[in-house]
Amino acid sequence: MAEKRKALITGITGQDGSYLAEFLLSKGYRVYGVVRRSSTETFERIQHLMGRIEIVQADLLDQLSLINTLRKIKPREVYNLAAQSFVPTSFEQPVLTGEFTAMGVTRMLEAIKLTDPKRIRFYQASSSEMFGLTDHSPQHMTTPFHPRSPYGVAKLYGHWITINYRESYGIYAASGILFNHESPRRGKEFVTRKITYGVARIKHGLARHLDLGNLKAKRDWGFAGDYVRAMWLMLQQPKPEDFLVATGETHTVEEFVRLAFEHAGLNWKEHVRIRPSLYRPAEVHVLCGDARESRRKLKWKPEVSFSQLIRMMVDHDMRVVEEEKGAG
Ligand code: NDP
Ligand code: GDR
Repeated sequence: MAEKRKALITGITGQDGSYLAEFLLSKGYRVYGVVRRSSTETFERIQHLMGRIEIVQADLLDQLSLINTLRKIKPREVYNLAAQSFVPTSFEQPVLTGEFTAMGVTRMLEAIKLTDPKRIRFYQASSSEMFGLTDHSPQHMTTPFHPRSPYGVAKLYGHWITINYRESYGIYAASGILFNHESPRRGKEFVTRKITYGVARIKHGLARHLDLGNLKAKRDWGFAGDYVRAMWLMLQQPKPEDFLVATGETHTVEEFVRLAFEHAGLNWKEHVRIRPSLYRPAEVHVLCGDARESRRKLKWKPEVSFSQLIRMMVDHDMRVVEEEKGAG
């Protein structure tokens, strides 16, 4: 019997890592997940996959741990999803964000260069935050970058170093510029999940208010389960190339808020309070992606619409809060 293809995922405990692991298992891969040491395990998102995936301890801050991991596992595909991914934290911890989100990419590429540069295919999780302050809408692969946070700057470094290792050493390395993608597994600090979890708590009488920042910002929001398919498709192309992944629709935070509250039969204006402390030192005002190349070359398209995504997340958080209430 042919040996299963091996994939290594950094950031497997995160939102995207958990969906990508499920997807690769469904494609028959042997899936290895990199987990960094912590005093309490954060395996909530991958608990249901335990026994089907293999966990390896390594850290993007530790060069040798990455080299040893690649030597031991010998993966054919490496998906680099690990990062300090929360934009506000990057203003508070800019140096650490650079270490994980920028230098971490170089460490992984160096590890590939030293171990198996001809066979390993590398995916880098790049971000629409790299476009930042832009006059161009929708954004394309050729739109100039102007990142607005230490996170965005770090991601831009990760994007270019990926291209540089491809051009310098012939490594199969692809950078996916993904626009915001959400799910019931999104961290509760990101605005979409903060809203849907907040709605559920208000509906269940556990809170009266939800504090938010800038409601005017516009984002191109898709479903994480759809976006991990695009990551895999990028590594199946005959030649390594970078792609942009988005829905092509943009909505304000306020629209997300209104639809989420309405789905629960609530009026958002009675519950949402604006807190200037939640505004960012520099904001990304409008993101909207033109993903026509991904649709054409990767044959990729999003399956879940904006309103379906909101309903999915609110319904999920209603159940979560019900369980929390029951347990409490
Ligand atoms: P999450 O924040 O949910 O997950 C981040 C993951 O990175 C976690 O598994 C975390 O592990 C891990 N990690 C952080 N630091 C290290 C480290 N030093 N060594 C090893 N692992 C580490 O992010 P998402 O799943 O939402 O996003 C995945 C990737 O895609 C990120 O790189 C993000 O920046 C990027 N991205 C995300 C978009 C989105 O809309 N979701 C859009 C565009 C790009 P731990 O559990 O230990 O904290
Ligand atoms: P973003 O996501 O910064 O786009 O980065 P986030 O959900 O944090 O913010 C989206 C927009 O909502 C506004 N906002 C608030 N945001 C948060 N978190 N909390 C609030 O209370 C709040 N009120 C308003 C923000 O100002 C912003 O305009 C995400 C991350 O997943 C990155 O890792 C990824 O690269 C990009 O998406 C694409």
